[in-house]
Amino acid sequence: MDKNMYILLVLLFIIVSCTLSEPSYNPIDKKATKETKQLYNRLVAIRDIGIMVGHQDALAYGHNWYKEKDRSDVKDVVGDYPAVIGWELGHIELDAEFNLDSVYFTDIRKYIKETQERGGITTVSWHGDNIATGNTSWDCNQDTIVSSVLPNGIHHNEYLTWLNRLGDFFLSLKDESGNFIPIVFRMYHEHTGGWFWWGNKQCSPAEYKSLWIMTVDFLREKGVHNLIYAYSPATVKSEEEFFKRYPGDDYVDILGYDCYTTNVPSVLEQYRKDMDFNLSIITRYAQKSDKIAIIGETGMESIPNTSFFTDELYPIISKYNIAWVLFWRNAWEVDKPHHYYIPYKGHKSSSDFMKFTSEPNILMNNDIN
Ligand code: BMA
Repeated sequence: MDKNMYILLVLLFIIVSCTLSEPSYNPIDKKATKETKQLYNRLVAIRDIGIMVGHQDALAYGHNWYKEKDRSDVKDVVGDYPAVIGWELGHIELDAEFNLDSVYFTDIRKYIKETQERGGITTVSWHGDNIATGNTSWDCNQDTIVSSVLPNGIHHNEYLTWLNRLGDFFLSLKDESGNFIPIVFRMYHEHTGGWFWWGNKQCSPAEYKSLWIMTVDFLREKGVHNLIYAYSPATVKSEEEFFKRYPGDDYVDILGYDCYTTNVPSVLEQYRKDMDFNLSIITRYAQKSDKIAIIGETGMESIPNTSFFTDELYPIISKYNIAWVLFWRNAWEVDKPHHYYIPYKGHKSSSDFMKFTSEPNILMNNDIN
């Protein structure tokens, strides 16, 4: 079937799904706004049809450029925006003007609104600092940070001021009519690894779950009801490992995982296995519990493999029902010239990326509108 015909069918399906008088799927937040429920149901509808392409920080900068109106490396290559755009909130907790990658929060707010108006979807991550040392989220020299921010911990009250600032940001996301813009919050991610202060070497499963539940409860009590919550560990080796720190069905809407590769054959081989294994866990669970599966982060830095998208990624992901695959950022910083996961215009893998995005089940922004 040609892509236009496929997309027409997709659109019809989505229109029918979205005009059902009562959305059939409910996000975990019983007080979720109407728009948040609609987004959740839209994700379910899209998930059953294709996989949206996501890119972190897509609108703010790209390889060798920073803040150019209406630009995106993805759009430079394929002529359309990614359907899903990821943002990073690290340093919102400090009341900073810009995030840890130098993107102004006022700009992020503007980009989220633009995305909403374009019919795209927003997801955010949060690399919040280590509250005890003031260092980054990667500071893992202590294994008491999580317990210290929980109720009765020495940093609990201060941590609530951080959550409060996070909540203020979510409540500042409004559309033209004054409605809250619904977004997906992928928090405390990659926690099955030991590289963030909330990682598996830094806290017990019970502490991790309490951190998650405390955060969701705090935001709800603050009146934040425009969030869909995504749980996204690093790849796991067993189902037991995936669920060991899972805070429960009442606290998670979306299940995902983060997984990267390089072009070294043995690493690629492991990537194929990890992707298959983790995809089978999340899609099976999502199916039986009315939740949604995604790939939270993936990619091959610098994409030296010119058939990565079509020969490696596509055959694996297209076997599964997932709503999106998000590629990590194309860094703008001059000291990170190799840190990019989507080919920029003229890159040797750009034709492969174009081929990938023209597959009928791979969806860009125009394909979902
Ligand atoms: C990492 C890298 C860092 C960045 C961080 C948060 O994977 O891209 O350069 O600061 O994510 O976006």
